[in-house]
Amino acid sequence: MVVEEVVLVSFWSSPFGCRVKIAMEEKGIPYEYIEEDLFNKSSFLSSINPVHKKVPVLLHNHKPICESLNILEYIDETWSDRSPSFLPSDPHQRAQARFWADFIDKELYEASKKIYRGNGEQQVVGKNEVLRILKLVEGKIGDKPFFGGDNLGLVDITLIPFYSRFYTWETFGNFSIEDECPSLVAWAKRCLQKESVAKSLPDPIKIYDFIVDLNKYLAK
Ligand SMILES: N[C@@H](CCC(=O)N[C@@H](CS)C(=O)NCC(=O)O)C(=O)O
Repeated sequence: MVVEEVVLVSFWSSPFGCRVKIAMEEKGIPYEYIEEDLFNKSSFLSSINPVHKKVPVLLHNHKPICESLNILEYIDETWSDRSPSFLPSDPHQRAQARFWADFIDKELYEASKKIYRGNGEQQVVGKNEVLRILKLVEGKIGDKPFFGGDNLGLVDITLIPFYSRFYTWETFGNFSIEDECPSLVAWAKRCLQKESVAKSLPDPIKIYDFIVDLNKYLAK
C-alpha cells in the first residue's frame, strides 16, 4: 500500500483554509496541519506558493496545490473513490455548481471587508453588496438540504466558512442576516450539524475579536 503524505498549510481564521479542512473531513482523509504565521510569513510558504504567498496550500506527497477552489477539485478528483462527490455527474449541473462557487469566491470576501474595514458610507455599501450576494445564492437553494443535494457539495463547502463571519458583519454593519436571508441561515444551521463543518469552523466570537485587533494593527 502506498503511504500518502497529505499536509495542509493554513491560518486558523482563513475561510479559504476552512474549505479545505471541511473537504478533507468529508472524504475522511487523514492529514497533517501546519499553521502559518501570516504576520511573519515563512520562507516555506514562499517556496510552496511562490506566486501568491497565501494560504491554504495542500501538499500531496510533497507536491503543492494552491487556491482553495482548485484544491477542492483536486481533492475530489484524487480521492474520487471516496464519497461524497463534491460535483454532480451531470455536466450542466456541474457547470452551475462551478459558476456559483466562483461567484461566491470572487464577490463575498471583498464585499464583506467594506463592512468591517470601512466606515459610514462604505459600510452601508458593503452591507448592501453582501446582502445582494447572499440573496442571489439563497435563491438557488432547492428542495434538498444542501446545494449539493443530500450531501455537501462544492457550493456548500465554498460558502459555509463565511458563516463564522456573519456575527462580525452583523455587529459592524448593525443588521441581521437571518432577518434578510432566513432560508440561507437555516441551510447554514443544517451544515453545522455535520461534524466535518462543526469541527472546522472557527468560533464567531474569536473571529470578531481577531478582526477588531487586525483593524487596530492595520491602522498603526
Ligand atoms: N483565492 C485564495 C485566497 C487565499 C487568501 O486570501 N488567503 C489569505 C488568508 S485568509 C492569505 O493568505 N493572506 C495573506 C496575504 O494576503 O498576504 C484562495 O481561495 O485560496
